[in-house]
Amino acid sequence: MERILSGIKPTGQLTLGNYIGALKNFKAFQEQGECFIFIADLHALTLPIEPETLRTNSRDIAAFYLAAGLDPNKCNIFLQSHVSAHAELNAIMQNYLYMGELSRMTQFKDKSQKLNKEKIGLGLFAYPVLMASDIVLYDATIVPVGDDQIQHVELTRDLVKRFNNRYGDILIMPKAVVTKVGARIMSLSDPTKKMSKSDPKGDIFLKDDINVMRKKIMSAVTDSEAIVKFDRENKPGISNLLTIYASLKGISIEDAEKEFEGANYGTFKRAVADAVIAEIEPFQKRYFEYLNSGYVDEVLEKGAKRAREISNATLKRVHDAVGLL
Ligand code: ATP
Ligand code: LTN
Repeated sequence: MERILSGIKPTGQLTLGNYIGALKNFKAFQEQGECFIFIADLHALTLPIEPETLRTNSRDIAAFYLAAGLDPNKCNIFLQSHVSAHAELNAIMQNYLYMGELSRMTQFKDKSQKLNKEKIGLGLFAYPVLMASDIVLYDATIVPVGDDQIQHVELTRDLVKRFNNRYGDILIMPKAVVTKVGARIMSLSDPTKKMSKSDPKGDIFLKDDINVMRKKIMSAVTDSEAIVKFDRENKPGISNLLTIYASLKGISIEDAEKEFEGANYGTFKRAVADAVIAEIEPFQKRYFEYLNSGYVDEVLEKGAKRAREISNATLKRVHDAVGLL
């Protein structure tokens, strides 16, 4: 049976990128095996964040998971910080990943570039060690992520190989699974940049008012060619809108292109806005219902209990393997 594991870090308001690249896809995995979908709150501390913001964002993500159709009876939803095995395994695994390979991680390079060199936290540098620990703790075979996280999953695979070569078959080899369409949604105001919650530029937030969403889509940056065609290089704005449309409609990019042959940009954008709103409006309603009920805490408690069972067993295996008494 497959074990599926993924997480989102509560660093900011979730965007349409998070929805299409991650949230929307989690539900289908529930039928493929046991799911562990968590809130990576320890990871959120790798960049400065206000305590109250972290608390709000964390509960938000739990409610978003439920609104996206995750069923606590099939899927364990929990907070990373509620399961101490994450930090404990991290302390061991940091000895098996090397500073050279960590310094080549694109996410580290991007995020550290924006900081004063003297003030880059060790946690930001060591981020992939904790992420690898998250993954191997649950013997995860499948890790659904957007394409920005593939490099971290590849590094986890290197770690598993290295560790097992040294100690025998202790860790399970994971595999990243990336959505075909929509693994990288770009900013609406600068379609050469990823839509990102910690660096918002023309982002659509999942909590945005529906009218604001429509406005943002109608004013998305495009080009002056007036042909709806997928061409990431020369038409990044239109390509991004086509990706959003195709992924929400569950169709291929080619079919989306055909649908808008001869259409002007206004008509096309209106159709994209309609598709986004048709999907997000009911999703928002469910989110608010969950957020305002005590159900979220109940779900998190139940999820953490099961997560502790599984992760402690792995931790014990690792302790025995490396010689900790
Ligand atoms: P941050 O801006 O804080 O780095 P983020 O918006 O990139 O955050 P994460 O918490 O890193 O979000 O990502 C959660 C999940 O959403 C990951 O699986 C990631 O690959 C996916 N994701 C994030 N942004 C996008 C995007 N623009 N398009 C598609 N998937 C995305
Ligand atoms: N690094 C991921 C969040 C994350 C994660 C994980 C995803 C932390 N641990 C384990 C999959 C598996 C991110 O920034 N999106």
